[in-house]
Amino acid sequence: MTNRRSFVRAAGASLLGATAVSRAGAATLPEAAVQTTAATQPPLPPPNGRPFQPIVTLNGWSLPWRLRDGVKEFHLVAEPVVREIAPGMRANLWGYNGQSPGPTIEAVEGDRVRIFVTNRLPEVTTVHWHGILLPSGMDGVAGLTQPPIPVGKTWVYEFVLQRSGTFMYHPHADEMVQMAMGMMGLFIVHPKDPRQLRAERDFGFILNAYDIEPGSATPRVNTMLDFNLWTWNSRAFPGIAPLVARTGERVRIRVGNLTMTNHPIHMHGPHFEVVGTDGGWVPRSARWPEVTTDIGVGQMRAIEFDAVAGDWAIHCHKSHHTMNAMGHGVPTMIGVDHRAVVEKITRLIPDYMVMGERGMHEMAEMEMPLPDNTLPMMTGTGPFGPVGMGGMFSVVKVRDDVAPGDHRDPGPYRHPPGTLAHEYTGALPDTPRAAAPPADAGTVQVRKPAGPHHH
Ligand SMILES: [Cu+2]
Repeated sequence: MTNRRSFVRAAGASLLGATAVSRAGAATLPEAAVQTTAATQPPLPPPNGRPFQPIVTLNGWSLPWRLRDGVKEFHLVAEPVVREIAPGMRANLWGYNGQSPGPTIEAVEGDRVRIFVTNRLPEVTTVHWHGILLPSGMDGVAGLTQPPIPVGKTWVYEFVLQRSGTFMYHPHADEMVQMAMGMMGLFIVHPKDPRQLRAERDFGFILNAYDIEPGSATPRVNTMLDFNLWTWNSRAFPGIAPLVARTGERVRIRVGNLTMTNHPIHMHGPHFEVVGTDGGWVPRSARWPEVTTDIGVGQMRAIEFDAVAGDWAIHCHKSHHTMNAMGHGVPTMIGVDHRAVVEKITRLIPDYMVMGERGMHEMAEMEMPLPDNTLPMMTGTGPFGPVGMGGMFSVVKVRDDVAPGDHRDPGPYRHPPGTLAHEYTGALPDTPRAAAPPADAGTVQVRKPAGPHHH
């Protein structure tokens, strides 16, 4: 994991500065750091101010600040970005400081923050600080608490962080379009006492979704529910980084939902506790154990568990959310013997694709030609073959020998002897079963498959 974070001075502080910045007497804008990669960046330890344990933003990064007279100054730049959704697919999104989602903002309970927002979008915007207690006038709702930030202008938000927890930021101006284009970020407020709520690993990501026609790169912004790319921090499996930990470590995962539907996030392996919600931390006595926590639209959840060695899947349990763009018009073909029909169709359409008559796993194994700039529907390869997953899926990788603070992918898990499922090789019973498809079902020769995904 290389740190390719580049600090680029905001294009001409004087150009954007004094005239547009109305408050706080800032003569110059803080640097607006830019991120050029979708790789997970190492946590950013605080160089000044109150100490805290920084989080790891999956496939993301945290925004550096400037400490000025005791105030933490951040600079967000709202702008069009190109985001790699997974290797092989890039999307034209809107985001902040070079990526979507924008950088994670991290500060400490009691901090006064001053956040400069420069609008380099082709239209107006605002920033709403989702879940944070602040004066009404800093809430960022266009028309209600402020006029929208005009194109090319910089506005300032300033408030004191009153309560620690997991929060988000996103526009509240033309928000359906701007969130469909990827404008969002995490806002983490750490507790004043770093010994409180200690976890050795602290991960964060936002659930988001896009509707990008296979072969194109720009989301359809008027889609209400029928999204086709289900992502964590604008990444789809196998583009989502693993969550790496050492056996026995306390691990926290913070998840915020800015899609248009709920996501039951399910983790295999150790049971977890829901330790944080939208309003902050759940008292110890009120925490409940789970293996799946449903995260509603606009909600945040923090979960914690003690890491157990293994490769543990973590994913949304809506199974169509662990797939990438696919044809919604594909009928269920399981159990359908359509050889006679296929014969007739192939006379008309030689490339006719037979799909799914014995389930869809074969889709995960096929090397299908795809239109440019899209992802296979189900993909990713593990040590035992195709994983057959896409979308909202990753792996919690826990090892005995991972060094503290090391977030590099440790590779596949080595299962201790006697702990791995395997084929039964003894005698098989002679029990009658319902007929399986005949072994010679492939008498019809169809080219399988040629041409793009059905869509
Ligand atoms: Cu989901």
